[in-house]
This record gives sequence, structure tokens and C-alpha cells, in this order.
Amino acid sequence: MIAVNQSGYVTKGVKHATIAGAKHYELHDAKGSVVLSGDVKLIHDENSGAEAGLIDFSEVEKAGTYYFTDEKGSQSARFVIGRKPYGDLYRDAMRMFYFQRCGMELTPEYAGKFAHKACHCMEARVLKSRPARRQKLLGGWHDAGDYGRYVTAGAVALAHMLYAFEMKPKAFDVSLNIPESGSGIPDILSECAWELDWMLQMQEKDGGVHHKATSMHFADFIMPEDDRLVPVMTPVSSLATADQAAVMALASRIYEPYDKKRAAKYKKSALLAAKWLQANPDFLFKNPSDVHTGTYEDRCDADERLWAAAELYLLDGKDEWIWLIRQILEIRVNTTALGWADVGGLAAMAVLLSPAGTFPKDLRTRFKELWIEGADRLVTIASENPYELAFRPYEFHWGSNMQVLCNAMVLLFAHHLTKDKKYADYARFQLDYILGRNALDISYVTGHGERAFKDPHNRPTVADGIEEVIPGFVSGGPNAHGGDTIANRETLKGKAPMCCYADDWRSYSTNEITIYWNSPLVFVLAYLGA
Ligand code: G3I
Ligand code: 9MR
Ligand code: ZN
Repeated sequence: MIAVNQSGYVTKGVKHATIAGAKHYELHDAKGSVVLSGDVKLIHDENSGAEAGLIDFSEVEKAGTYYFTDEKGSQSARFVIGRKPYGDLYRDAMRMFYFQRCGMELTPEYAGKFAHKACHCMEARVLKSRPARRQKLLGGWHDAGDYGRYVTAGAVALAHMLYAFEMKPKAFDVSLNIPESGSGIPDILSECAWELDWMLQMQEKDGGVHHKATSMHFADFIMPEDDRLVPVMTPVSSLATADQAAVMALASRIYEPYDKKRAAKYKKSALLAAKWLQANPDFLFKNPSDVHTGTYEDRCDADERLWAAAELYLLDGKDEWIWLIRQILEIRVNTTALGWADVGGLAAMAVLLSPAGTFPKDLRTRFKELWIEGADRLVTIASENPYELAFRPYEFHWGSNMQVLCNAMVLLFAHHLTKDKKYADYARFQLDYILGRNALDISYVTGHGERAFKDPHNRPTVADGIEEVIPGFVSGGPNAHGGDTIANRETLKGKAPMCCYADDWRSYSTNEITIYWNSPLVFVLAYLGA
């Protein structure tokens, strides 16, 4: 078997594939002529449990469609070599957020055959409010394959894309064919505003932010507009409030040149959340025991407060935020983590993207040192296995593809800081894995790749009665720790970590989709100029 990036490879870039269970390869052009061949030394690969080897075909630069064969007769997926090999992947990865919109009719003009009526327009019940109250709560993105809306998950997805926008604004001159297209505001900012404006409604007058808005239990597999379960707003949490302070401060900076009114609202929300954080230094969150939906539980809010402190310092310049940053750095928060639970890396991005001289020099140096250390660790791990994946076997857990893409973000940001090409190359290898260069020979992005996954754990996809799946959704990917009946079943037990995956809508712990598994892909493709 020869696994390739099933979208393709950039003409002048590094081009690697992985052969497993065979030794001799032949690279064919579209007409079947052999343009390159060779033998590969195989080594044992812990992640996939196979004997595998690396094929370097970087010398092939002629644009066209290609495929590999090996001596056992297997044929790889076809792929292209070209200047822009990923086609509409970047646009589709961003359009995913439009399909996650809650509270809006998705019309055929923008959603094609995946159009549906507006959903969840009912008032939300504010849990544990005295006196009991309900309130308007409209908009936001459905989190994932469920219809819940979660502040921490939304804030991280927004941050991935807004920091990418701050670094590479020109990369977002892309029309997404959404209702706001042509408004003069970059489409990605119009899309992000759909979530940001919903988050404003999740904030109490004292600045505290409700953790999530979901029904008391998950809806059945019905279309969103048929879900009549009332959303409840669970109590305020420091996790949501800190994330809100950070992402609203970031958004106020990004939107200022485009929409002053909105930027002002976001700034106000950030400063209000900051007040709550200062008044509640030791507050955490407990998911109410009678609310049976996603918890996004997190036993430590130090990293969320670190991110908030970094962004609030950029907003109001108060020294107390520098003091707080120094305090939190003492407890060794992971300052390259970019996932929904650990956001220390977002704090580092805020500091390192700010103009020189904004933060004290020693802090900036410390964040940069830690970042390069983290990136070098990923390069070392990736260089030791034939898939060049920066993963150890134990890292394949729920949402492993998010971690792969966040690792690619770490490597690309290291390239941004140093211009060292090795970081960009190793970041591309992580993207290659997502797009097909893996032991399952599958592309983990719907509609992209000859062998792309097609059966996500996603309520509209299951309920809409349409055979075709919306393109551009990223699967959670292999999970060696189980978590649902399919994943736990014999078929996945005893398999190597990289193979613990089922393209089956019932497997939510290996095959769901979420907004913060798509957002790192947007960051990576924006940076690579896809
Ligand atoms: O980090 C630990 C690791 O140290 C340990 O070795 C490993 C094995 O035990 O577990 C790792 O933590 C896992 C964590 O995901 C990694 O991010 C937890 O076990 C696992 O339970 C957790 O799963 C989360 C899942 O909700 C269940 O809580 C996923 O991250 C998270 O993406 C997912 O989020 C759901 C929402 O709740 C509801 N909406 C859909 C969304 C996606 O499935
Ligand atoms: O559909 C739910 C998915 O979004 C969550 O990530 C997952 C874990 O919280 O739960 C899914 O809902 C399942 C529930 O947990 C167990 N009964 C079956 C539900 C639908 O698969
Ligand atoms: Zn909805």
C-alpha cells in the first residue's frame, strides 16, 4: 500500500509518500507511464503497527495527475502535482462554518441541496436563575455533530481563524458564497461574527459568561429545524468568561478597520469579562448533573486566564495583566497548546504577534523560546517515523486529527518566527497525513481525495436523506482509547493506534466533526497560501 496526500503536492515543494507492506514503488503519470521508481528500506512503525518506509519524489515537478503502484499490485489514490494542488479545500474548510450556523435559514442560493429552515429560534431557559427566566438566544454555530452551542469550543475555533487573519489577511481574500458576500467585509469575518454576536448574548451583566447553551440531552438524529428541545444556558464558568475576554479583545482589534460598531461591542464584552475574572479569581465550573450533553470540562483555568491576560494587556495596557502572566508562567502552563481544553498557545500567539516592544522583552523571549522548543520536539518525533507524523502511539485519542492540525499550526508559527523551511516542510507532512498519507489510506476531509471519508457523525448529514456529504468537514480521526460502541467493538480492538477509526456515523469518538477540528485546517491552509 502506498499512502499519499490525495489532494496533491505543490510543484516546487517537498513531496513524500509512505509505502507499507511492500518495498518497490513506481510513480506513474496520468497516461500510466513510469516517471520514477525505486526500492525503500522498511522500518517498524509504532503508530501504524506496520513495516513502512518513506518515498521522496520531490524531484518530480511536472504538473499533472499521478499515482503509485507497488510490487504487490496495489495502486495508490490519484493525486495532482501543481501550483495550487488543494483545489477548493481551503474554501470548503471555511464554508463548513456556514453549514453549522444556528438560527438562520440556509437557503439553496448558498447551501445548495443542503438548505434547511432556521433552527433553535426559541427562547433559552437560564438554568438556576432566580427568579427563573428565559431569554432570546439567537445564532452561533452548532458545535459539531450535535446542536449544542459551547462558548469555550467556539472561542478556540474563532481564535485559530482570527490569528491566521492577523498574520495573513490577504489569504482571506476569498469569497465563501455566504449571504454577507460582497459586503466589503472579508467573508471569514462575517462568518466569525455569527458566533461572536451569539457569544455576546451568553454574557451576564456582571461580565460572567454562561458555559454553554444546549438541550438537557442530545437531540435525536433529526434536522436542526425539527429539534424542538429547549436550549438551556448552564451557569457561568471562568473557562467561558476567560475565553470570552480573550477572543473578544482579539476580535475588537481585528474588526476595528472593518466594522467599528461591532469592534466596540466586542471591546466592551472583553472589558466586562475582565471585571468578572478579577472579582472571581478562583472560580471553576461543574457541568450540572442533569444536563446530559457535551461538558467541555476542564479542571484548570490557568491557561484560559493566561490567554485572557495577554489579550487584555493588548486591549487596555494594564500592568496587572503582566503580573498575572508572570504568575501563571510560574506553574508551567503548556504555552504551545492550541486545543479546546488547553489554550496556552493562544496566549503565546497574542504576545508574539504583537508589535515589538509591546510586552516586556523577557516575556516575549520566554514565549518564543518555549515555542521553538515545542516545534523542535515535534520535528524530532516526526523525523523518526515513515509517516513523518509528529505523534507518539498514546496520542491517538478523541479528536486526534485536531491535535495533528494543531501540531501543524505550531510548526507553521515556528516558521513565521524563524523562516526556517524545515518547520514548513514538517507542517506539510501533518497536512499530508490528514489528506491521505496514513495507514488507512483515507482522506479525513469530506469530498477531498479519491478515498475521502463520507459518513460523519453529524445530525444533518444523517437526517437529510441526501447521499452526498457536504465537502470540507474534518473527521475527529483515530482514537485508540474507545468511547462509543463502534469504536469499542472487536473491529477496532487490538488494532494499532493509527488504525482505530471507523467511517461510520455511529462512531462519535472517531468520526464526528466539529468547528475546532476545521478551524486549525483553515489556519494551516491560510498560512500555506492554499
Ligand atoms: O488528554 C487525555 C490523555 O492524556 C489520555 O491519555 C487520553 C486517554 O484517556 O484521554 C485524553 O483526554 C481525552 C480528551 O478528549 C482529549 O482531548 C478524553 O479521554 C476524552 O474523553 C475527551 O473527549 C472529548 C469528548 O467531547 C468527550 O468529552 C473530546 O476531546 C471533545 O472534542 C468532545 O467534544 C464533543 C462535545 O462534548 C459535544 N459536541 C461534539 C464534540 C466532539 O465530539
Ligand atoms: O451525538 C453526540 C455527540 O455529539 C457527542 O460528542 C457524544 C459524546 O458526548 O455523544 C453523542 O450522543 C450519543 C450519546 O452520547 C449516547 N447515546 C447516543 C448519542 C448519539 O450518538
Ligand atoms: Zn440550531
